[in-house]
Amino acid sequence: MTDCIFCKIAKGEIPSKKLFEDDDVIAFHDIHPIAPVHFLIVPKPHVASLADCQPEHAQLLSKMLLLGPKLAKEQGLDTGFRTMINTGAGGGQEVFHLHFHIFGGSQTLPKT
Ligand code: D5M
Repeated sequence: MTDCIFCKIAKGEIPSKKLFEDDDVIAFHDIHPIAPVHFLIVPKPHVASLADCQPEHAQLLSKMLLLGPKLAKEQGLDTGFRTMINTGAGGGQEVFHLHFHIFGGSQTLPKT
């Protein structure tokens, strides 16, 4: 997608504070962190949201999920972290390219 900010980050066209990258996925720090550590895990192919995922995305989704704990540990989130996937305008999604938020490092995360 030409006008998608996360597609541009995935292609290296705009900078990010990158934590991880391979052929399928990129992870980078959120530009507006809501916790001491807050990063995003983003698939390189453009998928607008979790609601747009199809069975063929299963492998990509599982790769993204499994990357969360690994990167969280590398970021020092030893006691745990929160994973959030905003889906659609009604779910608070603002960037319409699928992403998992991973955040933590604060003693004050609200209970959901
Ligand atoms: O959250 C979208 C998230 O994406 C929000 O927390 C800010 C973040 N964001 C937006 N642009 C950038 C860039 N350029 N770098 C890093 N992070 C960014 P949502 O789940 O869609 O509400």
